[in-house]
Amino acid sequence: MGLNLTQKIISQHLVSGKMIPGEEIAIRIDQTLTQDATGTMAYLEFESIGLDRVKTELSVSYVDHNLLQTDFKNADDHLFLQTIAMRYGIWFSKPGNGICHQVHLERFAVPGKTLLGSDSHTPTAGGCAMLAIGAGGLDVALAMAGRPFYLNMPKVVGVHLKGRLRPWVSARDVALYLLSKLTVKGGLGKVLEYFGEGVRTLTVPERATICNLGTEMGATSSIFPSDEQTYAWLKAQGREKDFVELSPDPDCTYDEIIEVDLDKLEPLLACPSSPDNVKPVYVEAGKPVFQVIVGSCANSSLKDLLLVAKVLEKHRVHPMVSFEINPGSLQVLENLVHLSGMKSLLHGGVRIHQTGCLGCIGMGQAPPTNSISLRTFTRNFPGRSGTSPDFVYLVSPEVAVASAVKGVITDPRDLGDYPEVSLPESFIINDSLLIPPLPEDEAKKVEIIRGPNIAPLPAFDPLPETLEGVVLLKVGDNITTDHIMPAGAQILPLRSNLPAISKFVYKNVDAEFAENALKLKEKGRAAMVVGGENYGQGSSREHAALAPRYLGVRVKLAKSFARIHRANLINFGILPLVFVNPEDYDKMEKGDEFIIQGIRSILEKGESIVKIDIKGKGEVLAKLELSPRERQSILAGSLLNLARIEG
Ligand code: MIC
Ligand code: SF4
Repeated sequence: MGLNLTQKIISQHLVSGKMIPGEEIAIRIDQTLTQDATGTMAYLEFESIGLDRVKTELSVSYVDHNLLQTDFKNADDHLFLQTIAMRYGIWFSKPGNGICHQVHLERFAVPGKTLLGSDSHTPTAGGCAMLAIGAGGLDVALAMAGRPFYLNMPKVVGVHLKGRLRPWVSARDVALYLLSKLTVKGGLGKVLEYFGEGVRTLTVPERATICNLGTEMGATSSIFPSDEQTYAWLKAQGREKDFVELSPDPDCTYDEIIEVDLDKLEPLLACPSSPDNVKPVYVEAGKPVFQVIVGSCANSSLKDLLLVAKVLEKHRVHPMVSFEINPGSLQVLENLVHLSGMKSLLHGGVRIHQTGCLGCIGMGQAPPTNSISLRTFTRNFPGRSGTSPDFVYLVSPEVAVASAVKGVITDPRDLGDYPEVSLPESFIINDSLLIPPLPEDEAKKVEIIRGPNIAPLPAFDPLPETLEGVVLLKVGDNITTDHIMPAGAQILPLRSNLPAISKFVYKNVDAEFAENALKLKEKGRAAMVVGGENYGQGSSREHAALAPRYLGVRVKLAKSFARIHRANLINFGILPLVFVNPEDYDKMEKGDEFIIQGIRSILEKGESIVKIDIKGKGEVLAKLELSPRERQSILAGSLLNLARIEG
C-alpha cells in the first residue's frame, strides 16, 4: 500500500519507532527555527549541553516578538541572540526582518524536509511541503544538538479540497471553516494533509495561511504537496534549486477524510474569544468597529497586503476606525512599495507599523475599552490583546478591509467587484537583515554578550518518592498558555529571567498564585493545578511549564492535555496526570491537600495508574501514560538533566 505525504516524509526521517498512530517515534530534524521570546531560553539550554556548533542542516534565530525597547531588557536579548547565533553557526534574522514563519517560508523552506520550531505556528512552512512542527525550546535545543525529536506518530487526516474559492472568500475562510468543524481540540494527535483538485488553485502563501491556523485546531502539523505552485514560489524567491516535486502515492490511505467544497465557502469570522467560535460574517454584520489590523504570521503576505491596497485605491478608511498594517517581512514591505501598494495604503488612511508580531502577542496595539477589534491574527484568547475584557474577532484581510472602510463589520462581497491581485514572477530579494552563520574557526572566537536580564537556568531537582502538597488552583476546559504564562509588553521582556517571569504565572486568573506557590515551596511542599479538557492549548512557550515548575508545581491533573504543553511539562519534570474518571474533576477543589505515595517507584516500574489521596475526600485515580524516555525525564527532574546524564 502506498504512503501519504506525511508518512513519506516521516519514513525518510524515522530514527526509531513504528509508524503506528499513537506510538512514540523519533525523527531526524533537518532545520530548526527559534524566535526571540522562546529563543533566549532555548539557546541557554543549547549552551548547557556543551556543544561547539549546531548539528542541523540549517538553524535560524529570528527576532520578531520582543521588538519594543522600553528599557535595556529586549535590546540586551537581541544582542545575546545575535552573538550566540554567531558563536554556534546559526543564521540570525535581525529585528525588522519580519515574522519568523513568513521569513522562513520566503528564504528557507524546502519541500520534504523536517523543521522544528520553538513557536506553535511553525507548521506554516507546511505550505511549502515541509513537515514543520512546533515544540518547546528544549526540544528545539536538543534538535540543534543533533538529537532526534520524539513525538507520537500522528493520525493523518486527508483534507480533500474541491473546486475553487469564490471572490472575496480566502484561505483564512478555509481554516475558519475547519475550525468550526474540528474546534480548538479536533486536530490533537493529527496531521492535516491537503489533497485534491482544489489544492492547485492555492498559492504557497495561501497554503501557508491554512497550515498556520491548523495550530489553532491543536494539530501536530499541516501540509500541502509540492507542485507547480511550489515551484513558482521558490522560483520567485530565486530558490528554484530547492524544488522537489512531492505528492502522496495514488493508492495511499488516510486515517480520516474531511471534504471541503471551496466554492461553497463564504466569508467567515471567529467571534470573541476563541478561534473556533466561528460564524458567517453576515450574522455579525453592522456592529461598529474601532480597530482593524492586518498582520501576523497567518495573514501578512504580499498577496494579503496588495489586496488591501487594491481596495483602498477606490475607498477610504472610515474616520472612526484605526486601520493598522503590520507587514509580515521586509520582503513583503519592499515589494509592496515597488508595486505601488504602499501608496494606496498611505493614501487610503492606513497606519503602518514595523514588521513583526506586535499586537498579536500584546506588544502594543491594545484596543480601546468595550470596543470591537478585527484582526487577521491567529488567536483571540481573552485578554491577549492587552485590554481586558476584549472583543477581538479573527477575520480574513478581505473582511478586515471591508469593515475598515465601512466602520462596521461588513461582508466584503458588499464592496462589489473583487480586485485582481497577482503576485510577481520574481520578488525583490533583500537579505540585508539576515546574517549568515560564521565559519567554524571565526565562530569559536565570538564572545557572547549577556545583559543583566539574562539569568542562568536554575537547577531542577529529581522527582521525590512522595509528593505531598496542596491544590493551588482549579480551572476549566481549554485553558491556554496565555492564561498560564501571559505575554504582553510588561511580561515578555522577562522571558530570559525565570525568577522574574514566574511572578506572573496565572496572574489574570488568580493574582496570588505565584506568591502562594512560593510559600508552599519554602515549606518543602508541592503544588498541584487541576484542569479540564485540552489543558495548555495555544502557544509553545515552555515558560508555561518552566515557570510553574520554578514555583514548585509538580503535578497537573486534567481531563486531557494539549500536545506541546504536555511535552513541555514532561521536559521540566511536572507530572501530566489524567483523570481515570473525569467525574472526579467535580470533587476536586482549590485548597485540597493531597499525597501521592511511591511516585518514583511507579515511574521506575513503568506503571500507569497513580493513586492520589485527597485529605478528607478519599482516593482519586489518575493515568500517567508515558514512554520510557518521558519517564526518565520526569524521574531526572528535567530533560535537560537527562541530556546531561546521557552526555
Ligand atoms: C504566540 O503566538 O502565542 C507566540 C507568542 O508566538 C507563541 C510563542 C511564545 O509564547 O513565545 C507560540 O505560538 O508558540
Ligand atoms: Fe507572532 Fe502572532 Fe505569529 Fe505568534 S501567532 S508567531 S505572536 S505573529
